[in-house]
Amino acid sequence: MTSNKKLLNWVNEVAALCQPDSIYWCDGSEAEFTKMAELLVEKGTFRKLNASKRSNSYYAVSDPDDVARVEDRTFICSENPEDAGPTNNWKDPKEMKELLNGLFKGCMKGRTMYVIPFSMGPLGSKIAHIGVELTDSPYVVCNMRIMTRIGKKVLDVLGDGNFVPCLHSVGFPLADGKADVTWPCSKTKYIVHFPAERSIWSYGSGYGGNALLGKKCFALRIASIMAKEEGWLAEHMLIVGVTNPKGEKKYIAAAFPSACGKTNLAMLTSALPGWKVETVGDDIAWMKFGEDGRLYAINPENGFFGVAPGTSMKTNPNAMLSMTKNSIFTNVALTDDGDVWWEGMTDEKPKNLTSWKKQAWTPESTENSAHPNSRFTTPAEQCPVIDPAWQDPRGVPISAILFGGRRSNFVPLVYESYNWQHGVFIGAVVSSETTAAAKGEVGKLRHDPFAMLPFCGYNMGDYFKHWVNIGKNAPNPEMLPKIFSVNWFRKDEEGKFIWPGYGENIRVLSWIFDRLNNENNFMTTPIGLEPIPNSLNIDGLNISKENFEKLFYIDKEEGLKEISETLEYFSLFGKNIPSELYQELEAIQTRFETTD
Ligand code: SAT
Ligand code: MN
Repeated sequence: MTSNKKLLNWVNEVAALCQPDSIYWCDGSEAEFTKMAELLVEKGTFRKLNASKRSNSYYAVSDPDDVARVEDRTFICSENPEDAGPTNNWKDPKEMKELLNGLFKGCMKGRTMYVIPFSMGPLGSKIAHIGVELTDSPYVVCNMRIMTRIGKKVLDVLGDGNFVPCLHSVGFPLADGKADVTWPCSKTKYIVHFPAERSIWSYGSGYGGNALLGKKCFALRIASIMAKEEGWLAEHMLIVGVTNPKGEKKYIAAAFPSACGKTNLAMLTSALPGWKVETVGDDIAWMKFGEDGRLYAINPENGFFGVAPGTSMKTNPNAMLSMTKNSIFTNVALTDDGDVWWEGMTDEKPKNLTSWKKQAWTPESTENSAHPNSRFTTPAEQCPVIDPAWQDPRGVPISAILFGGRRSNFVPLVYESYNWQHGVFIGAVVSSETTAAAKGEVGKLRHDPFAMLPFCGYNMGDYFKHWVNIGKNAPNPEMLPKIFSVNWFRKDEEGKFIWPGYGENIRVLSWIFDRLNNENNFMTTPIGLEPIPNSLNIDGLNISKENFEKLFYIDKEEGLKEISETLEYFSLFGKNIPSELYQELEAIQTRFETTD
């Protein structure tokens, strides 16, 4: 299938280490997917859903201990610990290799090792990159076929070229006649990145980002390292095309921490007539400069791996319509007629379900029927509002970058940065209040710079510097995207959200759109450029003038408090924080002190 020496040698080396019974090269065909899915049905991992409800779709539940990314088991093994930085776990690469060699030895006994050549991004795009995942999990193969472009066509493009080696094992060998289970995994888990060799080793988990190595491991952690070295950007951002009533179109990228409505924004149904939003990507953006000096973005993925609970025909009809066929559902609940359900899908709860824990469930049950991190895996091309250019190998030109978080106070509904460097500052200070969706205290403010906290493959201080440098070295600074901050989550004194959100967020996008056309619809404030009165359309919204003003009110006391808190946060990164961010902080302080 290939004559790529590096690949052939690596496959042989891994086979010698992991000792699978056989090796299978994935061709990426439909027939192969069907065969693999049938195998999983036979093993009891998959259950085929009722085809009259959802055709060619499958249902799986995981081991209850293997349900999400394991950040405390995720490592960046750079030569120098400082290169991993204070926000990543680090271990000496040699020690880690030794440890992993021990764990991987014989770990695929009794299993098949699948070779999955995959492209992150449209095949042959200059912005795309190729990886190869070796895995002993057919569940991973099926998911990778939806989430990335896989198979023979990728080997053809790869030729003798370079690729990112991604080794994965569920860590459950079937030695000496040991019986298999429906969700093999190990209590011992390691998700390891080796920056020097740009490789990934993942052991012990079969779930999501731990196992689908193209996603967070490659497209963010390893790619962020490549991007820094090569002068581009690998970001945790959605990409949308926005068209105004005149038919003018602009592309926007946006970074949000989890539980801030990222997937909903990516597939937004406009509440304003004449406006349209189309999806290029919902999670990751790779951006490189084009010959015209603009930043062009691709979505390196091929599908959506979305959180199911809370997704409904009301909150995100386009996501619901995307997953009516050819999809995989993991850790949601199963209905009596062989379809899926999760909390929030419908107002009325089904009378009987089988929960993700394989237990009988009724509306009286005290536990949720679906796991809060249960997921759908669905092809992006099935999204009714997929952008016509989503597979364009040139990418789409980005006009604006948005940073958002969940903030009940201080951060206005929308404001624009004074310039690129100030925009980098805005990205660096993104913080978000924790929700019930994640473990830990609810409502606690947590820093998540650029929404990249668990996904930056190197020192976050150096990452900020890289962003500053992208601005300084831009081929044409005039062509750089404008940078904005948005916050849909400001609350009034009674603790109620002031802004309606969802489809109404188009109103904010439309103000941003006007700014991109250089409309003079802004006023300066200490923290940035805010809409002037009446420039943000709230016609027909049930929101008082008084409350609307509250969405933009900047309290000086709170501002000064944010500044001292930010200083403290920056000190965590020591000398790695670029001086430019301190300059921005000082500039804000000065603007606060000279305004009343
Ligand atoms: O499990 S994934 O990392 O793919 C999804 C997520 O955590 O955002
Ligand atoms: Mn994500």
